[in-house]
Amino acid sequence: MIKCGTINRVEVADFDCKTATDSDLSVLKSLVYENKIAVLKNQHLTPGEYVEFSKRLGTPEAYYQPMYHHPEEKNIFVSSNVSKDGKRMGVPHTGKFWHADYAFMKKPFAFTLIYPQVIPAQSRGTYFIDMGEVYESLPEDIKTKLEGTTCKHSVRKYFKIRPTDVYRPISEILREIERETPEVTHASVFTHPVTDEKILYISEGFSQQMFDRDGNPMADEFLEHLLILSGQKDNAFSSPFVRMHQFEKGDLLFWDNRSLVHCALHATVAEPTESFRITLHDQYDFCQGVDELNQSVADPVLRNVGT
Ligand code: 7UC
Ligand code: FE
Repeated sequence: MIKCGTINRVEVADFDCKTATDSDLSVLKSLVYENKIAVLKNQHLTPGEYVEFSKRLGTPEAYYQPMYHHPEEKNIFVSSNVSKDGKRMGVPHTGKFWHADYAFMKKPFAFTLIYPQVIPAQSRGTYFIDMGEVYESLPEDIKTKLEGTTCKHSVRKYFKIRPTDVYRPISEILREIERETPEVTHASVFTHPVTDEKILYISEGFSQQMFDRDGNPMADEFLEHLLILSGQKDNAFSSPFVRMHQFEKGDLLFWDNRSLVHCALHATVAEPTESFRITLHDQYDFCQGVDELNQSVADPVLRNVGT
């Protein structure tokens, strides 16, 4: 295993998902908790093998909208703009905004796996920001102001119109989004259950509104200021907090979705690209108190249309 210095990334050159032992997997998971991202090089997995491997790392959860599902493996979320024999799968242009996967849900994921299948020549990568590192860097007065605060998260800003939505009134679709994925509340700062690190849990994509410790709405400028400090408002991706992983064919990326926010690299030209994602829960609560904050929020309604 090769450690890649300060970029919070471990490159694992001699790991074979198919022959890894239980103890290899527990070392790998510890590396991810500690270093945030591991890159397994030169993997050759069928969709079925990929899902099997993921089940040894955690508990996969299929995305709530079937239009993202791989036709044979619903636990694989397909981001793709590729057509084969006039047929396409998954959804194009996913995740091109700063977010943590499922932050708009009651139980966000512990881990994300990305296994690119078709890698574009130019825009081949994902940006990351470590929100633990961001929290650590905040001035004391801001850390104090954050104590006991919460933030509401919603998918509405980046909800993708489905093929079945064509010709439907937008008001009806908007009502449906609010009913199926009502906003959820998370602590603005929580302690990572494994590393004990404090994480500033906000994102440009999903965070809507912060509330102070008494439940009163806070000024929008505060959330905006935190997003600016974290580097998520920097369209040039030049903040020192921003890191990029460039994909090579065979890479399987495995990251800590509690502490990292990520953003798919923006393509400047239209190029074929396809990537298979699996998201996992681990044996810990996402963070302490996560259930209490959302007791009154109904579970998401899963629909079987829209594929
Ligand atoms: O199409 C997308 O960018 C999917 C996004 C709204 N959600 C990804 C997730 O897991 O939170
Ligand atoms: Fe994502």
